Amino acid sequence: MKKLIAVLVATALSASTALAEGLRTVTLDVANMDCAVCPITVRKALEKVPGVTSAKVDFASKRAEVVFDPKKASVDALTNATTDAGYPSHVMQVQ
Ligand SMILES: [Cu+2]
Repeated sequence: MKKLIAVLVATALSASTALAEGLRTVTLDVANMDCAVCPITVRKALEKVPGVTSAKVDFASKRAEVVFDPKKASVDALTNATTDAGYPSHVMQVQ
């Protein structure tokens, strides 16, 4: 029982930490990805944007999921970064 409570507290703490940090997750629809190397190029371009904490790019769905700090990065900075790398993207969803 004590262990369960500890897990619940830890979960609540990590959730409130993410909220306190105010991180955002954006899903981008990425064009022009035509081989398995493309998502790596897109991911590197996204990771170079200051404020991005993680970027996952899926070749099959042509989507990128990016976690960023809105105080340091903007959605426009993310779409510009992929566009500059040769892969225009647009926003599907912001959380
Ligand atoms: Cu490619």
